[in-house]
Amino acid sequence: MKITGHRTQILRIPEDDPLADSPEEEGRLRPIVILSLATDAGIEGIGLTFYGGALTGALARAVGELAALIEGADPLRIEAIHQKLRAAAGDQCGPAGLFTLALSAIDIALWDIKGKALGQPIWRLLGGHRDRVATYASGSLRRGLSDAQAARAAGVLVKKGFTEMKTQMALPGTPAPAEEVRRVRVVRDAIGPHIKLMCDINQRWRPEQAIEIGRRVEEIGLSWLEDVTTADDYQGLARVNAALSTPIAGGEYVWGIAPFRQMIEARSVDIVMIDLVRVGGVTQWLKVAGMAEAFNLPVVSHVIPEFHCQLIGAVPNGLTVEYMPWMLKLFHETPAIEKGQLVLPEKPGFGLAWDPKAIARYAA
Ligand code: SMN
Ligand code: MG
Repeated sequence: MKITGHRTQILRIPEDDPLADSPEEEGRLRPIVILSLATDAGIEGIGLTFYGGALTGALARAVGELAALIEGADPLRIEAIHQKLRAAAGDQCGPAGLFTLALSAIDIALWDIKGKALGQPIWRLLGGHRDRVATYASGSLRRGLSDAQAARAAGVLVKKGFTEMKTQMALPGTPAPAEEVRRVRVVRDAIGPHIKLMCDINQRWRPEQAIEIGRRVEEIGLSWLEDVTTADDYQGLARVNAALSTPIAGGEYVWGIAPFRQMIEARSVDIVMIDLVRVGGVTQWLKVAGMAEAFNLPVVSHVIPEFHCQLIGAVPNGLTVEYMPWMLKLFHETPAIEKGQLVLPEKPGFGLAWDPKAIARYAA
């Protein structure tokens, strides 16, 4: 089989909240780049990437330029393609940033082709550990909401059957630690003691703040505290991790596979979060999951649940999938949730097909 062509397009996706209708900022849009890779076998693979911000035009162009370099290549030889693209560009302008974001879109599309060529869904192709995965609602309980809004949204999520959900601390302004604690308690009280509750800090605290506030929220029972301080302050994270019994999660903000080695060796996190587009695609995601497994650590995903559910389902240490719904609207059909779990699709590849009406609606 050979790669015969590609198509890229920029879309602007609403960062809305269909789960509880509590968007942080009405009408906010996120630019993304979508990719279709064609083959001479008639199989088309789909991929996507984002985090380009104001450079999304450059990102789309990078995806297209890299895709053009692999025309004629065997799409099943994915490591050979990574090697070629690294030699052509990544070794000079990588290993992070636009190069890795663009590489990820291509890698995702290549795995989609491989799954389709072999007639298997990705989760089964890559290990097939489980056919349903835990998932948690994300995006509804943001730090910008009032207490009343957050409590209402949390109640809606519970009514919808979610058994896990994520909120945020590091509230706007510089609130006293007691304020942060009060807010998490508002959410906990709204959902009761049995729902799993995670909390994201998005790198907004100093390590000592994380220890102080983290100690105060231990009794509220959080499943994890995420990105409590600067993501590559591995030693600072390790201090926080050692001081708290609540698990510390992190990894969405680092690039490629090498930082995970530092993070895991330094005991910075108990839960390894892997972002498919910052890590370098499926090929690299799996390597980090294996690294984490060797250290007896679970892995969790970051955004795009419609892709990530397949990876969390594939590996033995996959813990839960972040159900962040922003991109779901681009596809005809996405994995169903039953009893709070995502049901992994049986269709080959990622089992996803662009909905042309949605693509036209969000075209930039
Ligand atoms: C997050 C970061 C970037 C985009 C969406 C969501 C957040 C999360 O850190 O973990 O959900
Ligand atoms: Mg996060």
